[in-house]
Amino acid sequence: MTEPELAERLMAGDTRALARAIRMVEDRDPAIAGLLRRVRERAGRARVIGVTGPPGSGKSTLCDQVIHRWRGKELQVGVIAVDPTSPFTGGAILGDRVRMVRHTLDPGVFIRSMAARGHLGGLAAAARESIRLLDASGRDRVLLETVGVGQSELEVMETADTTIVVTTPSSGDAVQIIKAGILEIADIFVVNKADLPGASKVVRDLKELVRHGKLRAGWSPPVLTTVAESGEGVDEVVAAIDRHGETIAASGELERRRIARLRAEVEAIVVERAAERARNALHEGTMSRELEGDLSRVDPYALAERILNGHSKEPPQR
Ligand SMILES: Nc1nc2c(ncn2[C@@H]2O[C@H](COP(=O)(O)OP(=O)(O)OP(=O)(O)O)[C@@H](O)[C@H]2O)c(=O)[nH]1
Ligand SMILES: [Mg+2]
Repeated sequence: MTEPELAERLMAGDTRALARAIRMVEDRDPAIAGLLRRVRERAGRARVIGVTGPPGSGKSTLCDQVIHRWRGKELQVGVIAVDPTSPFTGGAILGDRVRMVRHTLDPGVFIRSMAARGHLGGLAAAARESIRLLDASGRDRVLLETVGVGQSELEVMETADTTIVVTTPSSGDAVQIIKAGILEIADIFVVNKADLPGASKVVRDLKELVRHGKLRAGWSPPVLTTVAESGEGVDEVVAAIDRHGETIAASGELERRRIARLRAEVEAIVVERAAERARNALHEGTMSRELEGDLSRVDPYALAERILNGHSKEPPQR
């Protein structure tokens, strides 16, 4: 299939074309840049919802319930589950940790699991590009599930329009949330497993935190409770997602977040390209021979400048 054909099919909503394009993103296929350019004008309509929180807090179970409700409204859904533990999955196999299997036979739901390791260009970049492809293929909602632990997950979350932080009575110690740095990025708090004792205390603590926190764009993050396993409270979560979407669209915050995202995207591309250029120059180009001369005369900063300015002789590009 040629690149224009692939782009056409993807924009027509063809699931196999979408799967193939996302595989190109994961493989860091150089042709992905051209494909993204072709589908660019079709993207920008999907709402991206990030779901993060401690391991086992019920993120996937909650996503499954939210998807169920969106499908009831005939919305097309895409899901990217960033799996920090599994090795590269190839996107096809869903781990046991992704509890959305009942939707896997529904063509209106496209689910991919993405491994956190092995992404040279950065997990955030891969997630961002996959989101754009899902968007261009006509998905109305894109869910992005990550375990809220490391910096790379935080970066991933910055690609969302609305971020949901899921906690539980056991993991929900408010201090943990502050430590993980996810208090600032939360647009909606969900205390899941409300069937377990201690939920109301966690709700109180979170509300207290919200009260003392800074409001982002006139939005005070609601603190909701759910029992994701039974679906209790999930309607309220779906309503809060809509309400947040409308609020940030009206206040200009959505536009601001999208500009910030574009800025991060350009930066990531520069970093990836510069690293590749440096590798070529230092390992294969004439510069690599220079390095083997008198070591005391090598000025690393000067060499780096020359590489960044394109003054190093590089081997021909692929
Ligand atoms: N008691 C109770 N258990 C729940 C609830 N929601 C989910 N669980 C259970 O909690 C466990 C973890 O649920 P997941 O949805 O896989 O949690 P997760 O946050 O996606 O987990 P990771 O992706 O591994 O971080 C499962 O055994 C669920 O059945 C709930 O509301 N109450
Ligand atoms: Mg999960």
